[in-house]
Amino acid sequence: MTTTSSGRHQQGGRTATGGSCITNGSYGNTWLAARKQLGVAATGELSGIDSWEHNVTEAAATVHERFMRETLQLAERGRGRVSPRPLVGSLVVRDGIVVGHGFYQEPEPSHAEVRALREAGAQARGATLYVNLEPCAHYGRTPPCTTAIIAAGISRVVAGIRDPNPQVNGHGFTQLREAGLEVITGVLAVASTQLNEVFIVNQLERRPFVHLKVAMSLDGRIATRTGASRWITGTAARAAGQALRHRYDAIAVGVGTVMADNPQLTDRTGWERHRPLVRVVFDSARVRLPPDATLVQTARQTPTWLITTTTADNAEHLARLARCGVRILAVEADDRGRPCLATALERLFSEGISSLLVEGGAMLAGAFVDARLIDKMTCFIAPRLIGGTTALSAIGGTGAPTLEETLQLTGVTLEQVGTDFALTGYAGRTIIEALAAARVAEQRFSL
Ligand code: AOF
Ligand code: ZN
Repeated sequence: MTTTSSGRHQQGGRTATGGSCITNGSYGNTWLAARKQLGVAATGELSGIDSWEHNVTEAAATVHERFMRETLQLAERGRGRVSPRPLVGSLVVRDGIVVGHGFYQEPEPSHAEVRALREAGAQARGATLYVNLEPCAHYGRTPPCTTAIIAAGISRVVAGIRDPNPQVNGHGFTQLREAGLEVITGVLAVASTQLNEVFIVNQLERRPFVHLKVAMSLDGRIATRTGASRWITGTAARAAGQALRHRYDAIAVGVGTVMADNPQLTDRTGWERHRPLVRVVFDSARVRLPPDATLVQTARQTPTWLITTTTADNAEHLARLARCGVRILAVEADDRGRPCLATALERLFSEGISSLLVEGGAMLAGAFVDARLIDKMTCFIAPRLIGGTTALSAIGGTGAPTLEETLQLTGVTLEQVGTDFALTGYAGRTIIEALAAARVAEQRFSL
């Protein structure tokens, strides 16, 4: 097995999300910078995540994929316990036998690779280390993993994808290669990208990953003409919705949904998470969030944050909500007097929110669609027809004027969930580009 050195590494700068509030198509420069960082050439041609070429035999490729699958499963065990950091798993394999394994999870700061090396001990010498994300090359809370890997005597590193963190971003692979290790990349790159979709968007766009969740009838309605909405989908789909909540740092709803449904918006999976799920209510300058709402009344047990505008002049009402434990975040208003979504996301990110599940209602979903600020969407579809021209449809807002301007999902999957169906796809350009680059990297590996 040989590794040729015909590759080239691209470095990309990072720009903060722009300040001005654009309600339509707000990617601009941040997205371009993100493309560069992923190794996507400015011309639009994909150059892959790590552009070294590998010449791996078919039998070796199968072995690498098998261990990488195991590595990804290990990384998955950190789910709910890594934010704002990535999900990382690592295996040390010697003569086809796993001699060390590790996955990252808080509160212990050691990275997955170091945990795996620790278990392997002296058996790491001459062994292969598998890891889904490029080993770090920087001093953070811990020393660089590259140093530990080299010192342990590992002879080959098999990795999924390049780390989008600008402090690492190719330096890890370079350091290992310069130390004489064989480095093979792009193994299960697509699955590695999906596993860390949140982390990738965080690093490249400096904002939370946004996932829109909708539960609707086959004709796209979220309520009947009289407003009845409980429940359109069945118990299995609602349980899947709970599982989705567990993966996110925060849930967002519009104030209209709070007033109509008085929801709890809690993570009731019972699975461990290292930070409480934050409930975020998007309100307008009018501040309509009722103090007797369940979200307000339970704000001391489960965080409830209110996003309003800096133009809100209802100080007494805000003070009353704050006394109940609601955290008030005021951001600039858009041209319609509602919180500017791009600014709100920037603010949430700076407050430690890495991922946001937007749960409705139609107005908030529509505002996110109009602003093109959705990375992923899951639509639970019940095979029933509600009908009626006045029955609320899932996505409100301004909407697209032409079919060319509609929001197209890619990488769509359809799954049956009980008596309903879950359609999931990607809508954000950064994650779509990352997946495309991963596909190229994966092909390069398996050629
Ligand atoms: C992790 N766990 O297993 C790996 C990471 O905040 P620090 O100092 O722990 O550094 C975090 C960065 O290290 C992270 O953003 C990613 O780039 C890299 N790798 N991080 O938390 C791990 N391998
Ligand atoms: Zn590390």
